Amino acid sequence: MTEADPTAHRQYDFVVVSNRLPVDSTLDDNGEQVWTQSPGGLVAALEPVMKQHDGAWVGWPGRADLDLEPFDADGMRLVPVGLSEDDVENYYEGFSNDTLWPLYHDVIAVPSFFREWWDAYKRVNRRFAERTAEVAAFGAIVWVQDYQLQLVPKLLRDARPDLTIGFFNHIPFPSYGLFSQLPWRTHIIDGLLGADVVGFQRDADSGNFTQAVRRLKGFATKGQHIAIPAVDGLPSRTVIARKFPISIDSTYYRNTAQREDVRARAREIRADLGNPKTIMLGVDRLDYTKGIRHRLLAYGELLSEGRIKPEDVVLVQVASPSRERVKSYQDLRDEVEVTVGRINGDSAAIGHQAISYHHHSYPREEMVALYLAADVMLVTALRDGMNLVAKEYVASRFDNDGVLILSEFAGAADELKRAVLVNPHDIDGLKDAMIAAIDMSPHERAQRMRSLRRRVFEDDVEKWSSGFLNALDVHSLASEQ
Ligand code: GDG
Repeated sequence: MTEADPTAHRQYDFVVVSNRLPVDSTLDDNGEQVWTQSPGGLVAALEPVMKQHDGAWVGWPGRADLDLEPFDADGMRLVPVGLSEDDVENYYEGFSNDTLWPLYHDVIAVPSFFREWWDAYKRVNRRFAERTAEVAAFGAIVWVQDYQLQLVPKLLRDARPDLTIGFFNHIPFPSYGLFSQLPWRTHIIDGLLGADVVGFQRDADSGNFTQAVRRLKGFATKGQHIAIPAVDGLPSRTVIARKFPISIDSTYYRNTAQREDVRARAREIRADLGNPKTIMLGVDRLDYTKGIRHRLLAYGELLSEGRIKPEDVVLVQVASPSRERVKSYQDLRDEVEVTVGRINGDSAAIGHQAISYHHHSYPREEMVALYLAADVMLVTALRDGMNLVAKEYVASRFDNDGVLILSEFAGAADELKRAVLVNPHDIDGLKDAMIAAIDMSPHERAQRMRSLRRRVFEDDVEKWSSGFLNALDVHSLASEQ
């Protein structure tokens, strides 16, 4: 980028704001910076909308101390927000991942409340809002993503009342009893109420949010509508809070699964595992919310009780590395890996591993091959906003086979009702569900899978993004009248 770049000060009618840009900055073997597209579902969901609306994306490029000018990639304008090492430690790893994340996931891990972290959260949210205000055209639509940026809607509205602002929370919103522990709870609510539409994954999340609004602000709420009274010369307005369950690009998963090379790879995976009768699969970021320990406990007990044999059943667990500098994640990794080692030591037979464990990330095609190879998919989250893995598994099973075991505490359980639903805290129940899945008749498997697939193809990610943007549009038209 040179100073003469004519696009340097352009403004955009549609701006997405998320903690991370949809590309990762990495260093190649020569120490040169290269950009790779991050494979996340959000990029797939928003890329078409970005292209259609001539959009810009504001976010952190993923490495500390990078000071970059805006640039174009894949037809999108990317607007980097720089974070110092201190910001990464206090705003991202601290307040976002060690305060909000555990608090919003039902305190599965104990949240830490540190005032320095909160100060960093405020500071970085302000920087995101300032950057966004610079690149948003008059009357633009701005869509802010996720819990790291909950103060941005209000900061933006204060600076730019002309904007239409949406916010989507990808993780659960906790019950008032938990949320009220947060020393800065009212600031968070004020921040979110800066948006015109606040979106959540489930009804339960938007219900928790509106309850917090009533308790902390005393504002009247009716269904999805929150009435914000006139204040300081600003007119009264209405905020909409409702669910918009996120989904996946279902067609991509079906098409990839149907590719001959991917199907061949699925057969190869089965052969490499020793052609067991049943392959069970878990795919998760290595995160304490995902219920990996509960899954291993149940599986280990089934083996030690002789209800399953390592010659017949193998569990493949992909645990992709996540938040590796946060202590609770380091502890989880140690615990999971000791447990895997113990189960394999106790139960594996020569040539038949009980658990095939992988602590790394795979390309998307390999994930689809794994989904195709898996007879039983285990999604045992203790709390999860949605869980896209469950939907990806279903979309990949064009053969109408395979059984999904799904935690009732994942948002996906609201839609995927024909999965085998489990309470992952109930280890005996989880064990029985695993046995039921292994023994399920081909007829029942096909019946359930057909119904799950209908749901995942009806409600794909296009429906999610267009549903949210329509709600924003309708809202802004209503406010103009
Ligand atoms: C948050 C909320 C909500 C995983 N390992 C690999 C890999 N993945 C991909 C999966 C899936 C994604 O990562 C994980 O999405 P989840 O929804 O399961 O979970 P979170 O990362 O916790 O996401 C969650 C989501 O936001 C969206 O709103 O559903 O509740 O917590 O797409 O396939 N992808 C590749 N290699 C891997 O090794 N390529």
